[in-house]
Amino acid sequence: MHFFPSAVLAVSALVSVASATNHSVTIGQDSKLTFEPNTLTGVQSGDFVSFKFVSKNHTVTQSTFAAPCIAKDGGVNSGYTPVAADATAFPEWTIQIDNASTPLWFFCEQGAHCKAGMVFAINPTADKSFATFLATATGAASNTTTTTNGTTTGTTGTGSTTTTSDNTTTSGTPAAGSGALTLSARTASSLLAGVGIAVALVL
Ligand SMILES: *[C@@H]1O[C@H](CO)[C@@H](O)[C@H](O)[C@H]1NC(C)=O
Ligand SMILES: *[C@@H]1O[C@H](CO)[C@@H](O)[C@H](O)[C@H]1NC(C)=O
Ligand SMILES: *[C@@H]1O[C@H](CO)[C@@H](O)[C@H](O)[C@H]1NC(C)=O
Ligand SMILES: *[C@@H]1O[C@H](CO)[C@@H](O)[C@H](O)[C@H]1NC(C)=O
Ligand SMILES: *[C@@H]1O[C@H](CO)[C@@H](O)[C@H](O)[C@H]1NC(C)=O
Ligand SMILES: *[C@@H]1O[C@H](CO)[C@@H](O)[C@H](O)[C@H]1NC(C)=O
Ligand SMILES: [Cu+2]
Repeated sequence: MHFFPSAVLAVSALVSVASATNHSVTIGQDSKLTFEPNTLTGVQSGDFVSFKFVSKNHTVTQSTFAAPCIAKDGGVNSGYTPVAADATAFPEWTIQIDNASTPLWFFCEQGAHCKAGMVFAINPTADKSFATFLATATGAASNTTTTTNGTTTGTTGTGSTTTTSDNTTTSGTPAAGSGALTLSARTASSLLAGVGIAVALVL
């Protein structure tokens, strides 16, 4: 038997070994303040979502439907991920979805990007639609700030995103059936209590 960090074992215990799908999201294409696509639907438990940062200095920060531009307590956060204008390799940050029944909401923490509509959702519903989430982000940012007194953006639940000197991204997301093994090969992974999302940052 091989030895893995306990966090990895926890991930493998929670995640189905059935074929996981990779979903790719590009952040900052053509230097725009965008997640492309800005919505993923049909994401299954165990799937991976990889965010590739291609310009500027953005974040992927988990929020809530009610307060799109406020970091969720205990949520996941890529942290600021700057990309040089002349970069030829692009950072990727990957999360694994444990419970696809719950819609997940994200924004970019940088400056006024969220208010400019830089938001992203996984499995929104008819009740909690992306359109409403986006409208809240762009139109009611001051309202959310007021109702969540004292909450500052920038608090994150991550704490374990680690950069690596290895700049390859090829070990990326695992093939079907080997999720835990491939995650353990990454330099940074953790299971975040309460949100059930495993994260890994690969530079
Ligand atoms: C990225 O943005 C953050 C927050 O504004 C800032 O603190 C950091 O210095 C920026 N990094 C670079 C390399 O510009
Ligand atoms: C998954 O999320 C749904 C909706 O939030 C919840 O009802 C269910 O208990 C969760 N399942 C697990 C295994 O956590
Ligand atoms: C703040 O909320 C009120 C009522 O919920 C709404 O009428 C108003 O348009 C919101 N402000 C902004 C800037 O969207
Ligand atoms: C902020 O909100 C919390 C809970 O929502 C409340 O307990 C606290 O008193 C509020 N603080 C201020 C300064 O309004
Ligand atoms: C990693 O980056 C260094 C310097 O930027 C480069 O020389 C090297 O070829 C890169 N390695 C890989 C595997 O991309
Ligand atoms: C997921 O992406 C990685 C590379 O990032 C690839 O090696 C792997 O085969 C992909 N898995 C599936 C099921 O497409
Ligand atoms: Cu941004």
